[in-house]
Amino acid sequence: MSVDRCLDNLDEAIAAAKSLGLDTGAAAATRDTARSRLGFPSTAYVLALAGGTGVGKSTLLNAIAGENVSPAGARRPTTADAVAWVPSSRGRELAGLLRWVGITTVREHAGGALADVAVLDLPDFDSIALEHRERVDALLPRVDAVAWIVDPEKYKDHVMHGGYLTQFAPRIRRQIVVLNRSDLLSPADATRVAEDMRHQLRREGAGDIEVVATRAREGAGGIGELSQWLDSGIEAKRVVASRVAAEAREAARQLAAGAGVLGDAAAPLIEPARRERALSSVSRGALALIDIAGLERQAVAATRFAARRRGAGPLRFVTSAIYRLIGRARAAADPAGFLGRWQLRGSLAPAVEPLRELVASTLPTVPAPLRGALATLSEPASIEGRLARTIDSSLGAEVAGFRVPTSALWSVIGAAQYAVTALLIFLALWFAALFVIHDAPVGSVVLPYLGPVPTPVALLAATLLAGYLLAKLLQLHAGLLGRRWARRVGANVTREVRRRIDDDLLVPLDQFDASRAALQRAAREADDCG
Ligand SMILES: Nc1nc2c(ncn2[C@@H]2O[C@H](COP(=O)(O)OP(=O)(O)OP(=O)(O)O)[C@@H](O)[C@H]2O)c(=O)[nH]1
Ligand SMILES: [Mg+2]
Repeated sequence: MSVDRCLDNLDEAIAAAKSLGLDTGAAAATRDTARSRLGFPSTAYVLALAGGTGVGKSTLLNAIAGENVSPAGARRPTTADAVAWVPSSRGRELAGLLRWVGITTVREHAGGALADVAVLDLPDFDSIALEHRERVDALLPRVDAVAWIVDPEKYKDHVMHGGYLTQFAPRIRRQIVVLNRSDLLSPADATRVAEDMRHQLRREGAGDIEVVATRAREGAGGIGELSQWLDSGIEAKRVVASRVAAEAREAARQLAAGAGVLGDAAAPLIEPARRERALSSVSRGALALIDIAGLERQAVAATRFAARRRGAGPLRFVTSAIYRLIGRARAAADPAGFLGRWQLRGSLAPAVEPLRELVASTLPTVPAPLRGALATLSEPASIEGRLARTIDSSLGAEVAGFRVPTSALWSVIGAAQYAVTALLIFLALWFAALFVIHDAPVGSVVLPYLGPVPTPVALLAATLLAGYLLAKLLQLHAGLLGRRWARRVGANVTREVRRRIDDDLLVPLDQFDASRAALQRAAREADDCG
């Protein structure tokens, strides 16, 4: 994978880790350092000679240079500030890079050998002078390659093994361990110590680091193997790129390890079947508060109310006045208002309890750094609040689509009721006339069983019957439409509430899972870096 792709991959890992609430400061610093390094020329790489005091770093540099470029001495510690030994042909080109690395003392050499490497003699990293160690610690993250210098006394040193090697071994591709002052040992012991060092490196997972023995005080003749390694013809560009890639890889892996997703595929935090069960119990609790049966009654009542308005004829003024008077009209026929008041019908706490319990029970399985963020998600108030918003939004969406059914039949019935009323008025006038004019002639109709019945009486009975039948028809028809609508509304609300609870309620958890998966993916991709 290209270096740029590796750094982009690290960006993705950092974003994912950040959304998990992990501390990404170190990874971001690594990325910034890496990008800065790529901004400087890669025609030469920077190699640091690092080690404890008195192991012979300065003497080694002098042996490599073939002249005295960094004073060595018996006084401990000797080197206080890093010294860079650079080919003069690259002096100008590397000035900015060396400044950035933190070097102020630069010695140039004119020889054609080692033209693509700047060698740094560092202060000791185990110094009694604290600022030496600080200087080394500031410098090492910015160099491209390291030669770790040890001597027969210090080759097992903890500062080296537990500290620097553990930290840098996976982050630097080009590195070597140099066993200097090997002339203090017999050749057999020197071989044994070098082999011992190799063993230890393997145990530390850094088995690919080469170990060479040197006798720096003897000059060029004493550093043969190291010179070979330096001259091995590896391209500076590759050294720089592999260093940056290894840093990006390691930073991404560290983040993934912090989230507990390094390695095997990260299973979702909550097992799907348990999640399903908890969510359906939340839905049940929520729907109980929403009261679908109550909603359906309201829907039927609202339909009847609408039907009466159009189909009750003149009589509706009387009935609506009565309903208005006793306040029934609104309360009994307002499905939207009924839904809106769901929160007055009880608490959501019991509904969210199974879900809260479920999230809380997964907490111990989550790596410590992630627990805080997850614990906030499982707070009852937080889940309840989200559930309330989810319900409100699903009800809002449904209410917006409420259309009380209507029918042309109702208008026809209404018109017929007007005719009935007109007929009744006519009959009332007729009866009045009969009272006033005593012996007015009245025809009669012969009805089965009853025999002859006066025409106005028969007409009155027929008209009342027609009015009653029309009212009944209206009521039946409105009831039919109302119930059908109510069932639809009830089903829609149920489905919508369930769907939104399934989709929205656990969004923060899903995002959490998604970030873990993204981080794991990034760490896996990073394996191709460096
Ligand atoms: N016998 C022996 N002595 C060496 C060798 N290399 C260096 N020395 C001596 O070890 C002492 C320390 O050498 P330096 O090169 O100053 O060591 P350094 O690692 O630079 O030490 P600091 O600058 O203090 O970190 C000097 O007296 C050197 O002469 C070697 O290969 N064999
Ligand atoms: Mg020195």
